[in-house]
Amino acid sequence: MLLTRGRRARRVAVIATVVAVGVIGTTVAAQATSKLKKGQTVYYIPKDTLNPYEVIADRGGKLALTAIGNKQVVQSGTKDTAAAQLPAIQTAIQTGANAIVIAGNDPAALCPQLKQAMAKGIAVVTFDSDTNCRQLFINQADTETIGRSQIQQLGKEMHYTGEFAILSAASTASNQNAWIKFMKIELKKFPKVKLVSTVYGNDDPTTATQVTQGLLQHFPKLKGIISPTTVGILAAAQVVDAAGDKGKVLVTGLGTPLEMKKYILNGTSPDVILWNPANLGYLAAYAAVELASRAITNAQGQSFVAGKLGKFSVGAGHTILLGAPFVFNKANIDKFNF
Ligand code: RAM
Repeated sequence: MLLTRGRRARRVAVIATVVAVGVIGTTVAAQATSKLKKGQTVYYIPKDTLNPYEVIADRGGKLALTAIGNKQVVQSGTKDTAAAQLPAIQTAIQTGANAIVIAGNDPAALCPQLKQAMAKGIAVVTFDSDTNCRQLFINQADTETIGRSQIQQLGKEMHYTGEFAILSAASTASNQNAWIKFMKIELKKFPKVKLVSTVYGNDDPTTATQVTQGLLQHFPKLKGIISPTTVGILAAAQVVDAAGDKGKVLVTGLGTPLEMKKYILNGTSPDVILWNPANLGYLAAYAAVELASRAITNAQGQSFVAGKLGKFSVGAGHTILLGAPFVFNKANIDKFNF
């Protein structure tokens, strides 16, 4: 089905907004607020310690913590499971950490331990992937926009006709699941675009590669893959490129510009979306230290200055929004260095 004028205009408007508001935060000079306590320890617990995206986010956190006289400890497992993250939470509690910043692998399974931490006065902030129990969630970009934009992009590239699949991360990841929910809502606008399968690569390159190969084998008419994970999209692009399916199977989703540059330039992935992961970790650090210093509470309307990123406020659901995502393509990919 061809898009109506209205639909096309709305889609273009959403993407244009995404591009126009691509700069995250403002450029206020880094500054430490006197209300913030120094010498505190903040545990960063990424989904896993091997994922390059999580490493960049943690580094952003370290930059902020160092600037405000606090210390970072990064600890997690190597698999994207709640069980792999529990030892790190326990260590944070036992060693008397002041705050935990965690990208949850499961929204519910971590709660007994996170609640225990909060009961001991440890500030608990989620970032990247939320859990059901925390004081604040630092959201990378508007969840609905991230989900809908990926369908809009692939739909356009597929001329709004044909089969596609989703390659996600862990099946329990709340961020990917929330984005996929909005992808499915957006998909209703395009009746000739059919989702044939959703598979999980667990943010493990080997698994993501294998499940992508499985998709190409099982769905010979496949025209697209959306991967809302940086690990997944890289694996998918590599598999499609190696299989000689460049241009036949379009790969889109969320990817880091440096990892995806080759595939953006060679046409395997014409458009890729993301935000700046370092800024996400940086903002989470300020939020955690503000809470741990009792300089803010997690109530809606509380605000603080996150160093070079400027001022942020707590919104509905005790959530802080980093900003709008970027769209990377051949025209702008050279400008990004993360
Ligand atoms: C992967 C992780 C992370 C997600 C990014 C986009 O690195 O799954 O949680 O936010 O992709």
